[in-house]
Amino acid sequence: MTSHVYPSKNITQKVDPPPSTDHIDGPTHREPSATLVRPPPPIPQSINEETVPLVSPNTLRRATNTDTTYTIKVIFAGDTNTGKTCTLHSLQQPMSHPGSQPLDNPLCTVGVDFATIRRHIDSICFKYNIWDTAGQEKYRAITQSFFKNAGIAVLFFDLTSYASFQSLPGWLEDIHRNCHPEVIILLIGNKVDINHQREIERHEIDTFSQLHELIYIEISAHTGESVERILYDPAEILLDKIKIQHIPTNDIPGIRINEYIEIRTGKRSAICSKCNIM
Ligand SMILES: Nc1nc2c(ncn2[C@@H]2O[C@H](COP(=O)(O)OP(=O)(O)OP(=O)(O)O)[C@@H](O)[C@H]2O)c(=O)[nH]1
Ligand SMILES: [Mg+2]
Repeated sequence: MTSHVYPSKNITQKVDPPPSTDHIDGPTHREPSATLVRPPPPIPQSINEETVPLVSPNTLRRATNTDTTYTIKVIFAGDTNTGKTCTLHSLQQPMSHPGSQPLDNPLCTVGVDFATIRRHIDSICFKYNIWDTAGQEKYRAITQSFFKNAGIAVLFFDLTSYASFQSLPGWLEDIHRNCHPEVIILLIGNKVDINHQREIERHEIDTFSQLHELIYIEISAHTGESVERILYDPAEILLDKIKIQHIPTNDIPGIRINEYIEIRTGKRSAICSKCNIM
């Protein structure tokens, strides 16, 4: 497979990484081979109502200017060909939206891609800064530097490739070496749409995820099945920590609360400025 970031039709411009926030975004420099980045697409008007399988519709609504924003650093990791980039595409253009197509035959990621995705739960705007790292061995040294300070690590394997499952301990080691001990780790078995080609039995996956205390989700980046859980499951965990266990957000790794000053009223409030346009 040729090394490349995305098919050129998907790249409309180069975008810088998000503003530097030492404890969220990790290193600010990027390798020369890692500079092509997909710009965040416009968020469809009704994205929340249409794309959230796990949260009651009552808890979903449009953001208001009093919404709080939690910015979370997310890393995608795992062997090449496990579908990380296709999953990112599926999150950006949910299959439930008219005209959405799976990303067919993307080229291997070079270094790392970056995208920002937003979702709302209750009155919270979750802003996910997602770093989609390359799975090819030759990029391993580069991509590990992006693991630093992640709040959520999403570790992929391909349900139809036993080799990708066997690589998981190595990836977990990288995550534990580079991320905060309390990082939320999701284990993703992708390509459930071709279950008939499955090479790993569910009980083997369950044993592995229980042993390493991982949240396991089976998804299909092509059909969009369960992909939203990658965003909502950890958000629920974070909300539980913050609202129920009353853990201060500052004490949760990889998460940052945005506060802005409302100039017109002079009141200090937490505002998600970008979401106001939704
Ligand atoms: N059937 C099926 N194929 C998929 C799915 N997700 C990805 N693929 C295919 O798997 C191949 C690899 O997908 P990518 O998203 O590029 O994989 P990746 O993990 O980003 O690979 P690297 O960038 O090299 O690390 C492509 O041919 C995709 O079309 C899925 O859910 N179902
Ligand atoms: Mg990729």
